[in-house]
Formats: sequence, C-alpha cells, structure tokens
Amino acid sequence: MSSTLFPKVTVVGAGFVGATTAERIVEKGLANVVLVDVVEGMPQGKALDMMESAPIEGFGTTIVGTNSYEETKDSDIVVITAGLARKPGMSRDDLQAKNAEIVSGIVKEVASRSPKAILIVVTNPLDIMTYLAWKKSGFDRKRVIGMAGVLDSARYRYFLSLELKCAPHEVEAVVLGGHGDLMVAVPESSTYQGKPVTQLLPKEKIDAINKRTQDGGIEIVNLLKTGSAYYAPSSSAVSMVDAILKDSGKVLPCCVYLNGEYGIKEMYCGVPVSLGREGVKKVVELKLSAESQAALKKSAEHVREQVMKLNL
Ligand code: TXD
Repeated sequence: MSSTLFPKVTVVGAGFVGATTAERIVEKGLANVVLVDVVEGMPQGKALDMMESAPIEGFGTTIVGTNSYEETKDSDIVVITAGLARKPGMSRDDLQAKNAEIVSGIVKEVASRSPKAILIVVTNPLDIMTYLAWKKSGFDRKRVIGMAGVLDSARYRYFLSLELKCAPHEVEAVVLGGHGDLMVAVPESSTYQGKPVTQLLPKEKIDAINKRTQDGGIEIVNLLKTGSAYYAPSSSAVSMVDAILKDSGKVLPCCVYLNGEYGIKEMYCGVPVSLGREGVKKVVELKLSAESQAALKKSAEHVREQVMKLNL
C-alpha cells in the first residue's frame, strides 16, 4: 500500500515511551507517524533509524522526526508522551507542575493544527494531565482519552497468570480508577477460562497481587533507577491507537471524562470504554461490588483534589 493511504499519528515526546510507541505503530503498519521532541536532532535520528529497519521489517508506513509542529497537521490521533518521568522516591503527583506546563504547551500546538484529532495522553500524573489536555484543547470529551487502565490491567493479568500458571493473555482482568496508589483492581470482574479469579485463588493471594499491581510502576522504576517503564506502556497506548483507527469498538479500560457514570461527575477516571473512530463510543458500566465501587469513588476524589490544584 502507498504510504499516503495510511492514517496519520503524531507522537509527541521521543523518549522511551514515545519512541517505542512510534516504533510499534509503524512496525504494525497502523499509520504514518510524526515524532516530535524538543531535543534537536533526536527525533530525526530515531525516525531515520526506524526507517532504515523498514526493508528488514517490511513495513510500508513511514516515520519522520521533527522539532516543529508543522508536519503534524491533520493528524488522526496525537499521542502525548512528553514530560518528565519518575525517579526513585518520586510520586506521580510530584511531576504535576512541570508536566502541566509541558502538556498545556503541546496541546495548544496540536489542537489548532489537528482540530479533528483524538488525543491520547500518556504523560503523568495521568488523570490530571488528561483533564488538562481536555480543558486546553476545547475538544469534545469523547476525543480526549488517557492511557493507564490498559497498562495497569496488563500488569494485573500478568501477575495473576503467574499464580494461575497459565499464559498472560488467557487472563481477562480490569483495573479501574486513577493511575496511582488508589487504582482499583477488580477481582470479581477478572476471569480465567470464564471463572472469576475470586473462585480460583485465595483472598490473601489476590490481595497480594492487587498490591503488586498498584506498585507495578514503582517496581520497575526501582529496578531501572534512571527511568520508568516503557515496553508495556507503549503496547498499551498502541492497543488504543489500533482500536480507534480500526473502529473496532474494542472495550479497554481508559481514563475518560465521566458525567454521572459510575456515580462520578465531571471528572476524568479510569473505566472500561468501547473505542472507535470517534474516540469513546460508549462507557461500559460493570456491576461492581460495594467494596470496588467505594474504592473507585475514593480514587476519583483523589484525582479531583489534584485537578483543583491546577486552578484551571
Ligand atoms: O501509564 C502511563 N500513563 C505511563 C506514563 C507509563 C509510563 C510512563 N508514563 C509517563 O510518560 C512518564 O511518567 C512521563 O511523564 C511520560 C514519558 O515517559 P518516558 O519514559 O518516555 O520519559 P522520557 O524518556 O524522559 O521522555 C520524555 C521526552 C523527552 O525526550 C523530552 O525531551 C520530551 O519528552 N519533552 C518534550 N517533547 C516535546 N515538547 C516538549 N515541550 C517536551 N518536554 C520534554
């Protein structure tokens, strides 16, 4: 297929998450990519390096690297990964002020050039940056979505599979709420071979897995010491890009604006949604236990408190 027939995805931030996201998108042949970063030469170098793998990998999509926004015009999707990442001892909320400045500037640049795009926010603190991107873009709430739930659920699925002694993809699982210490793993909606994991594993095991999932990001930060996770985060972002571009309607847990769903009003929070070309097609309301529902509300309230600090 000629490369002009592919959709266009801009990835802002050519660091670990951004570059890996860009690589996965072009290698899968999903879209042509524009990779933007403030560091001179770096996105250009990474893009050229990826294009030189095209003859070997056999993809027909293209990637260009740039320090300006001109090339991003009329993107179908913009994935925002720019910002600072956590270092050991830092919480996601510590990143807030600096990343708010970065994300606001980027949204201003991309929203005017790609007014019909869907924004996928990846930068931490995730729920707050997604709210900020929605406010600053002026876009419909369906078109501004945060990536966290797919990653948190993938971690949960992997950890459950270790206990269940099965392949990770055989476990279906959901993690809801904000992307932070108050995220809510929902064992009653997580299944292996159709059975809820609550029937397959003892409560202490499930509680320990929930805790490891909540600490999934910091476990990697502590091992890497100089950065945070990017392989699973980029897979997660690309699964959202895939569902949107293919208009698949796939249900994925994403950070979206809620207006009464799950009893949460006028706030961004992680819940399962069906994704397609218009962005969020539908919020899927799961039947939660009283415990999970209360934990979800608590998590959303924490996001609200942090959002208030932005003084928007
Ligand atoms: O689940 C999730 N949502 C997350 C979020 C999972 C993993 C990482 N998460 C967050 O993504 C992380 O806490 C950071 O806030 C972002 C990016 O993480 P990454 O690991 O990719 O950080 P890097 O490697 O430091 O890359 C950030 C890049 C770097 O190249 C900077 O030069 C660039 O962002 N940057 C900018 N690019 C464009 N425009 C501006 N203003 C800018 N400022 C920095």
